[in-house]
Amino acid sequence: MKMAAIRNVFLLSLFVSKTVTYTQLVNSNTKAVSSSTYQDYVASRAVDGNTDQDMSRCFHSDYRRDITEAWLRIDLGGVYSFNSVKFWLRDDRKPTRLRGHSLRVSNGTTVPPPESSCYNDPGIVILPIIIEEDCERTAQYIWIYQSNNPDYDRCPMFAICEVQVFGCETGHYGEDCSKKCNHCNNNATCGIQNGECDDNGCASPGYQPPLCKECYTGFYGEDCSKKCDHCKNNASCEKQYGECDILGCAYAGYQPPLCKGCILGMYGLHCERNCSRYCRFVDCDRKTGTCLDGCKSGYIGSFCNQTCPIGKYGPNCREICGHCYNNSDCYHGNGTCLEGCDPGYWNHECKTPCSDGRYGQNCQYTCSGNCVNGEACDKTNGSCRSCVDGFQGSKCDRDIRQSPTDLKKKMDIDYLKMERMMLENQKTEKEIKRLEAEAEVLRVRKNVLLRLQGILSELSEVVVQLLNDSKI
Ligand SMILES: *[C@@H]1O[C@H](CO)[C@@H](O)[C@H](O)[C@H]1NC(C)=O
Ligand SMILES: *[C@@H]1O[C@H](CO)[C@@H](O)[C@H](O)[C@H]1NC(C)=O
Ligand SMILES: *[C@@H]1O[C@H](CO)[C@@H](O)[C@H](O)[C@H]1NC(C)=O
Ligand SMILES: *[C@@H]1O[C@H](CO)[C@@H](O)[C@H](O)[C@H]1NC(C)=O
Ligand SMILES: *[C@@H]1O[C@H](CO)[C@@H](O)[C@H](O)[C@H]1NC(C)=O
Ligand SMILES: *[C@@H]1O[C@H](CO)[C@@H](O)[C@H](O)[C@H]1NC(C)=O
Ligand SMILES: *[C@@H]1O[C@H](CO)[C@@H](O)[C@H](O)[C@H]1NC(C)=O
Ligand SMILES: *[C@@H]1O[C@H](CO)[C@@H](O)[C@H](O)[C@H]1NC(C)=O
Ligand SMILES: CC(=O)N[C@H]1CO[C@H](CO)[C@@H](O)[C@@H]1O
Repeated sequence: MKMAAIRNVFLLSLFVSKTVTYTQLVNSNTKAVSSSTYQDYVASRAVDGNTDQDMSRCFHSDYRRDITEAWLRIDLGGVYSFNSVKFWLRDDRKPTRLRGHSLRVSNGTTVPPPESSCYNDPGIVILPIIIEEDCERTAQYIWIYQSNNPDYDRCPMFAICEVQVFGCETGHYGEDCSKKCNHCNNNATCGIQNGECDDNGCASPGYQPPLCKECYTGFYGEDCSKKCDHCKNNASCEKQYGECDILGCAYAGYQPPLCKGCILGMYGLHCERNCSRYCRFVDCDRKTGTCLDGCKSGYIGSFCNQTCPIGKYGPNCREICGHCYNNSDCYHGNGTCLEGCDPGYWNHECKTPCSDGRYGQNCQYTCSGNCVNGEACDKTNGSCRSCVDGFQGSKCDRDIRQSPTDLKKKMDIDYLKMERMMLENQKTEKEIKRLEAEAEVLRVRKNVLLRLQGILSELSEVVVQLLNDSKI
C-alpha cells in the first residue's frame, strides 16, 4: 500500500522532472574508470567536459572475445542524490551497441549487481545519440553497464564521449536543489524531485508520508495513522499529538486532551461507565470494568459489587464475624457488630472477652467482687461459683450483714426502742414518785410501828415485871 503510494508519486514525478533543473555534478574532479580500454580511448574522456561526439574525443571499451561485460564507472567524489544521467555517444555509428544496457549505482567500487540498476534499457528501439535517462538514487558511483551483445560484435562494448549527472548534494531536493529534506525523519536524503521521504517516514508526527504534508483532517500522529475520533462534535484534532480542541472530548469519561483513554475510574467503549466504587483503587479494566486491584474491604466479585456473605467481612471477605448480639450479622466492611455484642464480649467486632471483673452485654457491668477466693465472676451473667461470707445470690451481691434495708430497719427498731424506753422512763419516774410517796407513808408507818413497838416492849417489860413480881 505504502510502496504503491510511493511508486505512484514516483511515476508522477517522472513528468514533473523535466521542468526541474538540477546541479550538474560532473566536473574537473570527477574520475572515470572502465572495464577495459580500446587503444587510447581512455575513460577520462567521458568526464573531460567535452561533449564533442567525434570518436577521437570519446572513451571506447575494448573488444576481445573473452570480454563478457563492458562498463564505465563515474566517481562523483562523494555521495550525491541525482535524478538523471545524460550521455553522448559517438555520432559516426548507429547507437545500437547500448541496447539493453543498464544504469547501476553503488557506494563501492565492485561491480554492482543488477538489483542496483536505476535504469534498464528495454533494448527494442534504436537509442538517440544523446541520451538522458532517469536515475533517481543516492550514491557515489554511477555505472553504465552492458553485458549484452546486440550488434553481434565479438563482445559487449560501447563508446561514450561525455557523461553528465544531474542532481543535488544529499539532503537537498527540488528546483535548483533549493529545498532541504528536513521534513524527513532521515533528513540525509529524500526524493530529489518532490522530496518524498524514505521508509523512515516524516521528521515529526502530524505529517503524511512520503511527501510529509500535513495530515488530512481527522487524522494525526506518526504517519497520520491515528484518527481523532473522540473529540467533541467530531472536531478534528491537533495533527501532531491528536489533542482535541477546546471543546474537549466526545464523552466526559475520556481523558483529555487526547480523549483516547478513559479518565481514572471510568470504562466502556466511550468511557461512559463508572468503575465500581468498591474497586480497591478506583481503577478498573477499560473494556470490561473488572476491578484491577481487588475490592475494597467487605466486597467481592470481579466487579466488586457483591457484599460479603453473612458472617464474613473484611478484605476478600476472609474475616469471620465476632460474637455479635443474638447471632446478628456484622458490618461487611469492618466487622463491627451494629447491634452490639453478646454478653461476655466487647469492642466493635465483639471479639474481645470482658476483662476479669466485668460482665454482661458490652461488658457494661462490674462483678460484685464477692465471689469466693477473689475469683472473677462469670463474664456472661456475672454469677459466682460461690460467695464470700456475708453475701448471697448468684452474683453474691446480697449483703446479708448490713444491707442498707437492714440498717434502716435496725435504726427504726432502735428508734422504737428508744421511744419505748423513754416512755418507760416516764413511767418509772411516776412509779418512783409513787414509790417515794409510798415509802414516805411506810416510813411514817414504820415510825408509828417503831413507837408502838417501843411502847409494846415497855409494856411487855412491865408485864414481865409484873408477872415476875406477881410470881404467878
Ligand atoms: C550510499 O550511501 C548513502 C549514505 O551515505 C546512502 O543514503 C545511499 O543509499 C547509498 N547508496 C547505495 C547505492 O548504497
Ligand atoms: C538533519 O537533522 C539533524 C538533527 O536535527 C541536524 O543536526 C542535521 O544538520 C540535519 N541534516 C541536514 C542535511 O539538514
Ligand atoms: C461523527 O462521525 C461519525 C462517523 O465518522 C458519525 O457516525 C457521527 O454521527 C458523527 N457525530 C457527530 C456529532 O457529528
Ligand atoms: C458515575 O459516578 C458519578 C459520581 O459518582 C455520578 O454522578 C454519575 O451519575 C455516574 N455515572 C454513571 C453512568 O453511573
Ligand atoms: C455486578 O456488575 C456486573 C457488571 O456491571 C453485572 O453484570 C452483575 O450483574 C453485577 N452483579 C451484582 C450482584 O450486582
Ligand atoms: C434473637 O433472634 C431471633 C431470630 O433471629 C429473634 O426471633 C429473637 O427475637 C431475637 N432475640 C432478641 C432478644 O433480640
Ligand atoms: C464500621 O462501619 C460502620 C458502617 O459504616 C460504622 O458505622 C462504624 O463506625 C465502623 N466502625 C469502625 C470501628 O470504624
Ligand atoms: C451463668 O452462666 C454460667 C455459664 O454459662 C452458667 O453455668 C450459670 O448457670 C449461669 N447462671 C445464671 C444464674 O444464669
Ligand atoms: C426475870 C426476873 O426478874 N426474875 C426475878 C424473879 O424473881 C426472883 C426472885 O424473886 C428473882 O430472883 C428473879 O431474878
